[in-house]
Amino acid sequence: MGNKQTIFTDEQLDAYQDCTFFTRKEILRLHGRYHELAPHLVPMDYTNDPDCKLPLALIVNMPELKENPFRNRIVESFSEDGMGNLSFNEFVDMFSVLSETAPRELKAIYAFKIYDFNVDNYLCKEDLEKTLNKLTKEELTQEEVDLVCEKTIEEADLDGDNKLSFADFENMISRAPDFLSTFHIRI
Ligand SMILES: [Ca+2]
Ligand SMILES: [Ca+2]
Repeated sequence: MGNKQTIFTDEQLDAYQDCTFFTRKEILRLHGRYHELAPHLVPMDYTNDPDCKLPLALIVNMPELKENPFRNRIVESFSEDGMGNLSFNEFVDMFSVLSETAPRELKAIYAFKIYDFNVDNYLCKEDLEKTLNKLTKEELTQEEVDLVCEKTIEEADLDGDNKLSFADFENMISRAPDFLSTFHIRI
């Protein structure tokens, strides 16, 4: 009596601990959170790596993401199928990168992916416009948005091709750290 059900093997927990910024206890808690999103779909026993994914709509409704203006882009960026369906591993990776212990450089890589709305590996003026509108909750006029985006590109574009590569982006966030501020989530 009172035997606790095995959720992960020791090896699995070691692997999660090595590959994420979470402790074993936090991994188990994350499994609990994932499970409660869809108890009829997510098994308790993960020792044999069940093939299970949860849809974007369930994940973006979590209190940790609900108010985040980039919630859909965040979930899509961690979803291997690009549709926003997340396996438990992808779910853990996402919260690991968002966690306060994740290094700034890692957050920058994902922030770039998230802001790159048309997924061409560059931030162009349209990407920055969408980003800025979300960051400011659409409180700026179109002229103000234009001005900020043009100025941002002008200042950060090191190679003069009028769009921001990842190297340009790193240059930009060193001047405007607010661009990373939505990527700290405590779960
Ligand atoms: Ca782009
Ligand atoms: Ca450039």
